Amino acid sequence: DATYETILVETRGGVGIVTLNRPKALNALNATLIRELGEALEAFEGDDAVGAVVITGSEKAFAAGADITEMATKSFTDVYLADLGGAWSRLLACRKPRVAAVSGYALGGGAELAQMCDLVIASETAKFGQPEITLGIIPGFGGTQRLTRAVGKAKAMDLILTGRMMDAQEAERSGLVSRVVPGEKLLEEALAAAEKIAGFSRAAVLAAKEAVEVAHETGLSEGVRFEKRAFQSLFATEDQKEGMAAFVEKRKPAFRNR
Ligand code: CO8
Repeated sequence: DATYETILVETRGGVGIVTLNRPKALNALNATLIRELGEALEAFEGDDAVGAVVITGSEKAFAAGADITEMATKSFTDVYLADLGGAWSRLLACRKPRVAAVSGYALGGGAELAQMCDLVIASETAKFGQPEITLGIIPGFGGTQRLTRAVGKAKAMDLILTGRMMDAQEAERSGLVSRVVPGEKLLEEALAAAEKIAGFSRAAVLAAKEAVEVAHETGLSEGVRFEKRAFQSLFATEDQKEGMAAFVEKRKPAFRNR
């Protein structure tokens, strides 16, 4: 495996694992970390053995936001010409499902990273917030858009305008978090979910994810039309034949990604 400065990367079974690793800065997302995360995700995307990815941090912090020390003295032209925030497009371009395993602080860009994942599994200690307003800025990695779609306008306005944090229970109630689990089970649950996803037909998994994403981006009738065509197209796969034959024959399917 490649070595990185700010993240740890490993593969377990069909799952790629990225652990954010800047403990002294509570995993603050500096330019190096965002670039390395993109590289790691691209490597997993190109690795046929990997079917899903888990992104996690430490017990104390998933990530406490973009690195404030790195941004503090920058001018508009600095951030505009460097396209600050643009580097996330590499992560977003990766189609394999991402599971965020969140413990501790997920603030600012850290909350936005969780929002860029497909499943968010949180430990009971997780805290989510968009405190950018307290720094004289606003969320810049999609928070005003993805958070609003996830939790609705009322809760998004509350979080983004006051900068307050919400705990794991409130985050789950609001629809930002898929499941809340005890801290000691966090990685186990996230890995089990990712391993399960990795064991299904990859074409079906990618199509399912793409179709759910379309729900965020289009109207209902267009989304339903997209889903129907994607659904029909999966009948062109061998995995569909295998999945249904296995059910009829009362055995486990062996998907071959064909
Ligand atoms: N950036 C840089 N360093 C950080 C960050 C951060 N976001 N968060 C924590 N650290 C550092 C602290 O400075 C401290 O370093 P040191 O030991 O050298 O003083 C170390 O991590 C430990 O932190 P604390 O001592 O503060 O730990 P506490 O347990 O007392 O507090 C908190 C934990 C509450 C999480 C606190 O650290 C905090 O409030 N952090 C900042 C949270 C924040 O405001 N995040 C939003 C950042 S802005 C952002 O994410 C914008 C994203 C979009 C930008 C897009 C631009 C286009």
